[in-house]
Amino acid sequence: MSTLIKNGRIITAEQDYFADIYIEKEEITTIGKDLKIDADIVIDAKDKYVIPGGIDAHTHLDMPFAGTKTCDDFESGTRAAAYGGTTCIVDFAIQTKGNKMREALDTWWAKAEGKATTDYGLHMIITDLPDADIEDMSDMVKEGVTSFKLFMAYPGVLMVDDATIFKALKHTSKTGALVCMHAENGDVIDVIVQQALAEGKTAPIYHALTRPTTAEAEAVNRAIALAEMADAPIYIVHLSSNDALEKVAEARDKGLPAYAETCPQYLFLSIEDDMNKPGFEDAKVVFTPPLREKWHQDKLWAGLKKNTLQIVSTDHCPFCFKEQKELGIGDFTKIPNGGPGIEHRLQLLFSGGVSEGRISLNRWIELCSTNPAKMFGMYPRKGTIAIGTDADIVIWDPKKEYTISASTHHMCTDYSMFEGRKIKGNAETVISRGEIIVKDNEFLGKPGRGKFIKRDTYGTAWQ
Ligand code: DUC
Ligand code: ZN
Ligand code: ZN
Repeated sequence: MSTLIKNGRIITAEQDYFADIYIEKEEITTIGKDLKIDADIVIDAKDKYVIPGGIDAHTHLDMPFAGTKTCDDFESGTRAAAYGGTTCIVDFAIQTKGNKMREALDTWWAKAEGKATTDYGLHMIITDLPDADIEDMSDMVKEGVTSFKLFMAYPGVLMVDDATIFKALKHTSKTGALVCMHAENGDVIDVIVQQALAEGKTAPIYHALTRPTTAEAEAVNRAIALAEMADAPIYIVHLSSNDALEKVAEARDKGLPAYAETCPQYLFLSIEDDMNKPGFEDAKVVFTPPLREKWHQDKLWAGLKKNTLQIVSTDHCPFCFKEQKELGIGDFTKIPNGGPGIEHRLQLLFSGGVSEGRISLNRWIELCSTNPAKMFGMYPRKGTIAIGTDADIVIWDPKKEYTISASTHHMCTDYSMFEGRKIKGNAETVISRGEIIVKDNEFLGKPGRGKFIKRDTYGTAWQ
């Protein structure tokens, strides 16, 4: 199978030029002006952008959480991702207390088997790290699971102590793997939460009001200090506030390998605009860290521009409003934390970022594809357009206008966090390893075609 993409404007993190692309089987084999090569399929990309497929480095498909599980599995989740132009995700396997990482890895491979429609990698969440099991981290690295998430929040469930974090960091310092940190001071938050409940404050908005930005900043600061002592890099996931951002900026100014991502919900939604709705509506935007006051948004955009933040991921953690979010009626602590986002990251960042003059076209690609590939050991196989790389390519129509809505999205949820938002720019054709999987809003990819990506260690692409 061969495909020729003609007349497109190719945009990568570094370049912006007009050329044709020839794909043989799964790879790009030729790039050049006005290519005269016969191909099985010819795509005319005139007036379109030709960009590397998006990489979402933070998703939770088919994940048990708070007595329920996320409603997108690897089939529906990767399909929705592909509709939006994301051709690779990195999902989180969870090692549960008393169980081995290997077991978790097998469980997540089984979840993806026969279902994933795009390529995927896995991070490993560590909830328990006895000294006897620490070498399991090396075993994961050998399997291509080269990043580990640890929680400084959710005491008694997912939270680990500083000693465990430090040991994990010491280990990654040896192997070149990367610790991804959920940075919030869980113990302090728990005290605030219990106090709120005792005062009868049970509505969803109290989820946001009981998780101060200082609790995030303190944990970010501590995580960075622990990483510095362990001589390891650190990656802060779902950074939501200016206070936390300042801690990352400080560390980076000192030359420390501290990195962070933010997510569209923190860039576009806020307590003022999207909470304080009637009834139980606010539960739709209950995730952790929570929404912040609106002024944080500009600071996060500035962080993206200045490279204090390197990546935008979605933290796609979808629960339906009916029956799932509703588990928390009368007690906000029982609302499953998470929101759906896997489908619209490129659109939101293009429409609300590039078109609004907040980031450049190249930076859009860097944040949504190139940097995730570099940070998580997939570059240059993914995250760019070059000869010899995977043909994960999106033909992007910068003029396509539409409105985000749960009635048309492809995620499992019965609501959208961005309902009614007008977007300009959308994925028209999506190619994954040389195969067209979305064309003109029709999904053509077969479940199970997506491959597990054995990832390299983080440092490889940055050196
Ligand atoms: N952290 C995540 O990254 N996802 C869902 C819930 C959480 O706390
Ligand atoms: Zn988290
Ligand atoms: Zn998450």
